[in-house]
Amino acid sequence: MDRNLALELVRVTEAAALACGRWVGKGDKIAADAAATNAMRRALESVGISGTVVIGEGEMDEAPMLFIGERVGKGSPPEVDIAVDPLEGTNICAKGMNGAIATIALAPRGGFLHAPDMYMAKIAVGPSAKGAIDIDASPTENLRRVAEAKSCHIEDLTVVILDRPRHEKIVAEIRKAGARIHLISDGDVAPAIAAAVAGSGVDMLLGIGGAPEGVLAAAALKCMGGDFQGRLTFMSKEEKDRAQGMGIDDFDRIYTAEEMARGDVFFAATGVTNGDLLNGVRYFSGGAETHSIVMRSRTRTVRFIQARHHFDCKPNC
Ligand code: VTB
Repeated sequence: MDRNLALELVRVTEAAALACGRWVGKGDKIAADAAATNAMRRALESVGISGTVVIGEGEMDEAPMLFIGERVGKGSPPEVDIAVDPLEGTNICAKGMNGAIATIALAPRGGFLHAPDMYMAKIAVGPSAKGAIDIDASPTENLRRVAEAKSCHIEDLTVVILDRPRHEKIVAEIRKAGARIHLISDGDVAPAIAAAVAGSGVDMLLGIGGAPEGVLAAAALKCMGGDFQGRLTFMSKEEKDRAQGMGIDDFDRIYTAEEMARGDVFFAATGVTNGDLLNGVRYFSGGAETHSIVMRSRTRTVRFIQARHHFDCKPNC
């Protein structure tokens, strides 16, 4: 796969972030998401791929664009699968809070787990703790192992968790074990990635979030040499039937990053609002600045790109 695709992808997430960046704090998450999705769809038209959306905005009948199965790109080789979340953290963006991103990942055809739109239990750490995590072990045991791998104390570790009643027990256990916690209102992709960025202040992501978001996090962590484990969490028999319809037979299976994102994987994300991983969009007279991360699993090069965009030179912005 052409390595220049990485830069093409960052243009796509920049376009999405610049579009929904206008909606930060406006209290309208639907309009923010639509703006990001529209801009991402448009930007993808000029990328030299034959892409199929496998993680997207929903099924064909529920999403006007970037729906599952939609063909994107110029139509030239390579044949690839695309996972997108044009605005990860719609509520965060609508409220002007921290941690919203625009994100995309690309894999060779068949590379991504076709994760149904349901919950997934997740644990993510960076390369320095690779091999130390076990989703079946208790939070205390995982913290102990990660602290050992990172040659630090449990008290030095920061765990990011979605602030939800379903996490009360693990939050209590982590507090008892002594680690620091950063509770977030939404958006668990960016903190999973931040766990793999030295100096981000995040050591681990833990808890139950969306399965499609799990695929995006897994793609990024694979590119960074981090570690990720996920297991689908079914809330009803209907969800199990839906998963089965998507080819998932083993309901207890633990997926690794490699199993969720196979082959030569590319990942890009741009900050919409400030977060542990990326700065948000900042506007100035006639333009805006964006902050992105882009990477590729084959070479594991991780690039942070700060870009200044001048709207008078870009008629579509
Ligand atoms: C999860 C998480 C996402 O929404 O899907 C969450 O993975 C929804 O969880 O990052 P609830 O059903 O408990 O609200 C996000 O936070 C996206 O906003």
